[in-house]
Order: sequence, then C-alpha cells, then structure tokens
Amino acid sequence: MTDQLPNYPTLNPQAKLSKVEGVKDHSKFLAGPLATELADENPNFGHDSEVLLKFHGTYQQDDRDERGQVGEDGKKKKAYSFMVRTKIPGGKLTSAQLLAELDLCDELANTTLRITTRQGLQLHGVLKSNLKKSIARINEIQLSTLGACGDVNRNVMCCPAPIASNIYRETQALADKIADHFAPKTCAYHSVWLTDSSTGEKELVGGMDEKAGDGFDVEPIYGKHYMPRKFKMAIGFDFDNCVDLYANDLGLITITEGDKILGYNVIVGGGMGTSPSVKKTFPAVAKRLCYATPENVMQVIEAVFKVQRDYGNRDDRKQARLKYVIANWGIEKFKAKVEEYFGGSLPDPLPNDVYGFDDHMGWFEQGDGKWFYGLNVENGRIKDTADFQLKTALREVCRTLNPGIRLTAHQSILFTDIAPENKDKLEAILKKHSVKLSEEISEVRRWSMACVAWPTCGLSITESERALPGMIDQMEVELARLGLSSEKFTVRMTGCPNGCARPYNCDVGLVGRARNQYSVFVGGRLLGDRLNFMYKDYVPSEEVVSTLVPLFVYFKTERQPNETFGDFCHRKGQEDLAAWVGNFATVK
Ligand code: SRM
Ligand code: SF4
Repeated sequence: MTDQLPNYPTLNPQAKLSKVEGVKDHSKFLAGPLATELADENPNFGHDSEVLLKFHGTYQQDDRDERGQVGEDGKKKKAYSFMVRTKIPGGKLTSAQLLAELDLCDELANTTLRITTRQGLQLHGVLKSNLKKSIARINEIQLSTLGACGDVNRNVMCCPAPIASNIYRETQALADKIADHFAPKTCAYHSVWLTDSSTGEKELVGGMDEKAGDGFDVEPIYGKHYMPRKFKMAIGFDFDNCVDLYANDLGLITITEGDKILGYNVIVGGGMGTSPSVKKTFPAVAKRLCYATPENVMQVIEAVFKVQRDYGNRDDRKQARLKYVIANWGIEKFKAKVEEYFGGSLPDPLPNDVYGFDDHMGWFEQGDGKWFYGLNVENGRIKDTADFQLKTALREVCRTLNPGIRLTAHQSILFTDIAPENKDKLEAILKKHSVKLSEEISEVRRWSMACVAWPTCGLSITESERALPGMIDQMEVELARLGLSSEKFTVRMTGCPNGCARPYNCDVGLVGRARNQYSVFVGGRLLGDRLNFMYKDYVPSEEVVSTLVPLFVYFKTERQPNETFGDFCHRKGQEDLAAWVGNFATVK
C-alpha cells in the first residue's frame, strides 16, 4: 500500500467541526479528564468525559423509569449508572469468561447480562464507583471493552459456527486479526482503568501527547482524531449470512470451495441509523465494491477504512458514516479512491452473493466428533425470573460441562465442543431451570430481536425489549390460527429509528416513533440484502399485531409457492398491500 497519500485528516478548514472532534483533539488520545473525574465524588462525569468514555466501552446513562423524580433538595434528579460493553470478535469466549461476566453482573451491575446484536456482552446499571473495578475485571479475564463504542472500529462480527473446517477457523482468525489491527493503541485505556491512580498515569498520557504531532506515531491508523464516526465490519459466507453483512460499513462475503477460502467479495456502506426529521439521513444496505484475495484482504480493508477516515464528514455527525460518502460520490468514484489508497486496481466482485442464512439454533455435529448446541435467548437478556432461571442454568452448564461459548448476531448463544455423551446432560440442566430449548420456541419468536431501549438507553423514544415479547405472544396465536406457524421470517423491534436491532432489512421492522407508537416496515428478508419499506406510521403498540394480521391473511391467500412473507410484501409493494387491507376491512 502506498504511503504517498494526502495526510489525514482531510479536514476542510472552512468547516465547523462537530464538538466531538474538538473533544477528541484535546483528549490526549482519549485520556481527557477521565482519571480525575473517575476519582471525584460525583455520580456522573462531565460532557467531555462522557464523550470519551464511549471509546473505552462504557456509556453514561440514567434510569429512564426514574427520570423526573424529585430529590430532597426539591430538584429533579437523575439516577446515573453505566453500561459496560465487552467487545468479543466473532462472539468467541470461554466458559470461564462467561462465568466471570455473570459474576460481574451480579456483583457490580443490575443482575442481568445482555448479549448484543453484534456478538458482544453488556452490563447495565454499573455505578460510577464500580466502573473501574468492572472494566479491570473484564480485562483480568483477557477480554476488553476498549473500542466497544466510540468513533473507532467496533466489534468485528463473524459467523460463530464452530465447525471443524478451515473456512470457519480462518474466518474466525481473520476476525481476530482485523480486531487487533484496528484496535486503538492509546495507553490511556490502560492508565485510566488498569493502573492504580497513584502510579503516575498522567505523565504517561501527557508525555504521549507532547511527542505525538498529528498522532500517527501513537495511533498508526487513526491519528489523534480517530474516525469520523463508528465503523463496523463483519465476515460471513455466501451460503450463510448469519451476521447480516449488508448492514455493515464493510462486509466480507467469503467465497469457498470445499474446505478452502478462495477470496472475498467486499461490500461497503451498509448502516441502519436514520433520523426521520433530518431529510438527508437514511438506512442503507451495503454496495458491492471489489474482490479481495486472502493475501490482500487486510490491505483492501485498510484502504476502505482510511478513505472513510479521511473523507467521512466531521462537521455533521448525522452524515458521518461511510454510507454518506458513497451516496455523495457514487460507488465508482469511491472505488477509485480506495484503489488510490490501496496502490493498485481492484477486480470487480465475483458474481457470488449471499443465498443462505442459518441462526445455528439446535444440535449440530462439528465434524470432529463433538457437537454444538444453539440456545435461543429472547432478546439476548440473560436473567433469572420466576418462570425460568437462564442465568443459573448457564452457570451450571459452564461449571459442569465447560463448553466453548459463541455469541450469535441474533443475540443468542452456542455451547460448543460437547461430547456426544454430554448432550443429554446439557438439555437436562436447561430443563431443570425451566429454560425452553430452541426446539420448543415458535418460529416467530426464534427469528425476532429487540434492542435494549427503556429503561437504560438514553436515545429510546419508546419500549422495545420489554414490549416485543408480549407482541410475539399475540402473533403466535394469530399465526397459529392462520396455519402460518411454521413460516420463517424476521421480526425486529427498536425503541427509536437508530436501528440497533437492524429493523430496516428484515421481514417485519417495528421502529419506535413516539411513546408507545411504532412505524411498521415490511418487505425485507432473512438474507438482509434488501431494505424494507414503511407500511404504516405511528401505529399504537396495542394495534401493531392487528395491523399485521390482514397482511398475514393476504400472504396466505395470494403467496406464490415457497414465497416468504418478506418476498411477498416486496412483490406487492406498499400501495397494493394498503389497498387490499382497506378492502379486507370493508368486506369484514
Ligand atoms: Fe446501537 C446507539 C445499543 C447495535 C445503530 N446503541 C446506541 C446506544 C449506545 C445509545 C446511545 O448512543 O446513547 C445504545 C445503548 C443502549 C443500552 O442501554 O444498552 C445502543 N446498539 C446497541 C445494542 C446493545 C443493541 C442490542 O440490543 O443488542 C447493540 C450493541 C452492539 C455491539 O455489541 O457493538 C447495538 N446499533 C447497533 C446496530 C446493529 C449492528 O451494528 O449490527 C446498529 C445499526 C447498524 C448501524 O450502525 O448503522 C446500531 N446505535 C446505532 C445508532 C445509529 C448510528 C447511525 O449511524 O446513525 C446509534 C446512535 C448513534 O450512534 O448516534 C446507536
Ligand atoms: Fe437505543 Fe434506539 Fe438503539 Fe434501541 S435503537 S438501543 S432505543 S439507540
């Protein structure tokens, strides 16, 4: 790759940079006032620290259920706490690591652990006084929160299936390699969270800044301004797009022949976030860019990454993702710039595209005499309730069978390397704690996802994780009544339009629009390679299922052989669906 390129960042001197750029600039490589404020008595951090904390993998939040409560002094109070996100490339961890995270959620957080839509783990409800201990303990178990959030490369997703074959091993290894390569290199993380504050961390961070110049000696990829915005990458297969490649800034469609990886189709510019009030924002599925070989794929990724670093918008954070660079330039101009950074021309992608999707739930042979089991975790929330004790069950599974653990991009969990004689034991443990096996869960629930939203997410407009299970209960009844229970389609809900559960490329997307109101999207599909469209806006939560039922009826009546619900809605389009439903209501 050539070094003779315009120096980062290509900041327009006339542009008014976003405040966040200023915070990064003055932060001494993400240190800012974090160490000082961490040590003070306040329950929360100030503005600059709040921005910087994200790069360290934690978010300052307040309990939305409690918001507005008045304290003893008569003033409105916020109940501050922190979300702590562990970045886990390919969702791969050990039983010991999962056990340690479970202990953390009981000892220092709100007693639940959350599997995220990007194969990570989150603690919620960590008090500021416990933040340093939480992050330190995550590092003690060889995991990290660094770069789990913030304007950096986020958790690298990869198909988690533990199949004993080169193509799975190599893609997992590539995910690790990408994660390492694009991880921030600043010492600030270590000095804020992993050292005793009496050991002179300030000198370390300050010293770094003085000799840093534009920062490339400290952060060889990022420089001192890091990325304009978050950057997301995922690796999947053409036959299995379980990581939703098309929703990422950069996706690798791995093309294989038997046990061998031939190369990768590189797709770019996917992203879900949108602000309906800001016209120029939109969700996008990625576009096909080029073909990369196993030998040059890292250089191709780095070239794409650096083009976004240098040309991504740094004055308006709502337009700062890679998808906007591509929309403004067109894919041809974008490719030419990537080639310039790469230092040579790049071949077009091969015709291969995604054609399969497996959520890996249930029992599968690994190909090495062992088995793995995919357990569906509703909305990724690991907890004990009166009805089922998932947290206790996971502890017992990990302690007695010590399986490998993989987290899926559908917020679920795989137990790997199970000896055939232990299969019954695993099921018995789950049953003992009233945890439903994946086989006992309806199709519609199994393929559903909801983001966190209330009470922790500061951006949520309405409920998601706490609302979807009840709606799925109703959908189960309606689908059974229509004889459609075995249909496979994705229902994804988010508490706001940011799209954390990827609601814009699935069959049914329910997006929080106002308190207890949702936009209903239809027409995407499991493969995730197509955007859905809005069918109806501002639907009250109690009417969401009754809004969908006529569409299910229409689907049942007029579907083509083997057509899925998403494909049906896509074929008919919004106007036709609305007209038919209007008619249906009159006839009824
Ligand atoms: Fe997300 C912001 C949760 C995956 C798009 N997301 C947030 C924050 C941090 C809210 C905030 O900024 O204050 C949420 C914290 C809630 C909480 O209490 O935990 C949050 N996002 C999540 C998670 C936990 C949802 C989940 O239920 O699993 C996911 C964590 C993944 C991880 O381990 O890294 C999560 N977020 C996603 C995804 C899905 C994906 O990446 O595959 C998306 C859509 C893809 C994309 O990036 O476009 C996504 N989150 C956003 C956005 C919109 C970004 C944009 O470009 O417009 C925001 C808001 C922002 O960044 O300003 C956001
Ligand atoms: Fe929060 Fe919105 Fe993301 Fe849901 S989609 S977690 S409500 S930012």
